[in-house]
Amino acid sequence: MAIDDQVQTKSSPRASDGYVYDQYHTYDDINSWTFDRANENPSLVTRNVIGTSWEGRQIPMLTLQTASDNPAILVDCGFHAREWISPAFCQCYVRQLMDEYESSSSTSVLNKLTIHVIPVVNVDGYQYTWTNDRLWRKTRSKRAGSVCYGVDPNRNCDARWSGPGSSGSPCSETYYGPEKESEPEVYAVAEFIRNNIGSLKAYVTFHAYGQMILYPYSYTTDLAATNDNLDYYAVQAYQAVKSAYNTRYIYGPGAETIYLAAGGSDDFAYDAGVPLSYTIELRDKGKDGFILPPDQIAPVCVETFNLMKVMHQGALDIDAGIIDPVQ
Ligand code: 0X9
Ligand code: ZN
Repeated sequence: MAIDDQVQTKSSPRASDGYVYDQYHTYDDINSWTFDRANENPSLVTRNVIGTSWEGRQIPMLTLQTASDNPAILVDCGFHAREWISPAFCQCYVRQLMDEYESSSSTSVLNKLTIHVIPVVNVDGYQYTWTNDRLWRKTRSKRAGSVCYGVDPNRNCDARWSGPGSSGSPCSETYYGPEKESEPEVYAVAEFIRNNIGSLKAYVTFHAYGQMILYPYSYTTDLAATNDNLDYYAVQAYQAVKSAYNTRYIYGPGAETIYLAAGGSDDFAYDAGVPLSYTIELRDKGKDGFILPPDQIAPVCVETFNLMKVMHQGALDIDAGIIDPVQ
């Protein structure tokens, strides 16, 4: 073996599929990765495009499904461009789900649950963090009347849009946009949720950083009607994410746990009728912040897969009527 290969293997182990999961990847890499996963196991994985970004990029989604009448969950990553650990997690999450199914199809959660994964929602912003500004957060839309680019996609949803914790100034990092769902990336996610509301039992959206499990509401300090449900699975998720490496998260309603902020996708999904809805703020707590070293991708994958197992079970419980869904 050549010395270069050894170095490569040591610093960046390749998974069985040849992809390097413990490095960050460009949009183009991630997009081709979606084609590769669907081609690898076409009877399990389907690639769909849920929409096209402002700059014309496809927003791909992978659906892992074994029966069309199973209940479903939606997992998305990369709402905010600079939060690179989020798309990295969505990819290793899919890899692990596929590995588990391929090694033991009868025991896989995929026999009971359909899992939709959008690895990068804000595709233009994400690409921009690779080429121009590592700390870019928003979309890359540009409208007449302002010199500034971008809308905060997590202030652009139809959830008390333009309310507290969001800004009407186009140059603000929390600009809510010219109208609700003005951003094609946000509209694509919202349409998917509306069009699949009958099957969707849980929505989990991955952000960074802060190590938090947040549930509705963030647009008001009022508690959600099913607060006890939301809190029940948040506690389980907190224990699960801690179990691997003792990583400490905090949990609670968004408005009191992080801040009041209207227009978020978690509140939108919940009010649209998805009974379990969570925003997860991944590692860390601020030491490296958005610039999380790639050597933390692997442990984040392990501990966060544990968290997702709780979400899988929550979705199945709700579907079975064990815990009452939204009234
Ligand atoms: O402010 C946000 O959008 C999220 N934090 S981040 O640092 N990743 O930007 C928190 C979102 C919590 N949920 C809602 N505000 N709806
Ligand atoms: Zn974020």
